[in-house]
Amino acid sequence: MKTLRIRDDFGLKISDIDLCEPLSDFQFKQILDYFYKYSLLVFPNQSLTPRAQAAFCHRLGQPKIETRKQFNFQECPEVSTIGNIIGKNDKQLSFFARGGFGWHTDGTAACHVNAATLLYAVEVPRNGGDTLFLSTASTYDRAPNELKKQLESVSVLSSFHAHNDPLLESDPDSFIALSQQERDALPPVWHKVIQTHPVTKRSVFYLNLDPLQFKGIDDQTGRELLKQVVEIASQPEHVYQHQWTPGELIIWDNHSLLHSGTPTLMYESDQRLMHRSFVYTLPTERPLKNYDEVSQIFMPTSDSIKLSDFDVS
Ligand SMILES: O=C(O)CCC(=O)C(=O)O
Ligand SMILES: [Fe+2]
Repeated sequence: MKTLRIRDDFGLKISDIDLCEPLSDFQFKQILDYFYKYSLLVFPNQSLTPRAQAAFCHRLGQPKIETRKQFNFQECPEVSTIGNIIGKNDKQLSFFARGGFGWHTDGTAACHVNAATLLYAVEVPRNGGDTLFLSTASTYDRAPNELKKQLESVSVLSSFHAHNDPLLESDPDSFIALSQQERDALPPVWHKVIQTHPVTKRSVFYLNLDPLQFKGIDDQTGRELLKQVVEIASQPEHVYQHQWTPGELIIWDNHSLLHSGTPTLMYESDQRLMHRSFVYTLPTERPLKNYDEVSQIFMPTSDSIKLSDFDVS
């Protein structure tokens, strides 16, 4: 394994490793150590099949099954697609979140924090389609004490639907609305805004920027303070903009980074396809007791995407 630091505060590029091959315990442990130390790992030059990505997810922990199940592969539900790929008979093969971007943490509305997101670039547009990242641990270190004190005992109520429903409303054909059973499986969840990273023990801001409710502060002040945190966090010199190359896998730690997509308008006439997975890497203090039941609800159906949908003939 060859490594190269990406930035001072986070990010490591790891080359000379093939993630399709089974990793030795030593290699795997090293990757995990790097993951927690650097928060974001870039693996270039991979030929990662969805099945190999799924296998890697299982090695990392407990994969989460994505909630828009039409985009979960029938053969490996741990992997779903995002992008703007349309298949035969106009079948939508990937989730395209037109304009639904902004700084966020994946999985704040899951009962169990999504510790890691895996994003693998299959096809990238000639222009745009970059992904932005910043460290919420170094943001914490830089933030004024007064701001930290004000947020010390604040919690926010995070809702998947509060984010997802407006997306569907603004683009009704972009995915199939969740059934009532699916909606009920995703209740809102409270999170403390300031948390201790479970592994590194660093203090971090764990952010959902559009919460339903605040606890420990009034709504208006809470929103104002979150805005201040994001302003400090997203100063351009603290943001890493990743320009994708096909065959790159990025894994990031949602407990210490915020990320954002970039405007889709830049590549609407071009093609982008990413394979995405989420993994609960750690048993947390709030384990998802009904993990199996919830996973079952979001398992792909016969209408969901399948590997052969992507065969180019
Ligand atoms: O498409 C992107 O660049 C990022 C999308 C995103 O937020 C994610 O994969 O969680
Ligand atoms: Fe995301």
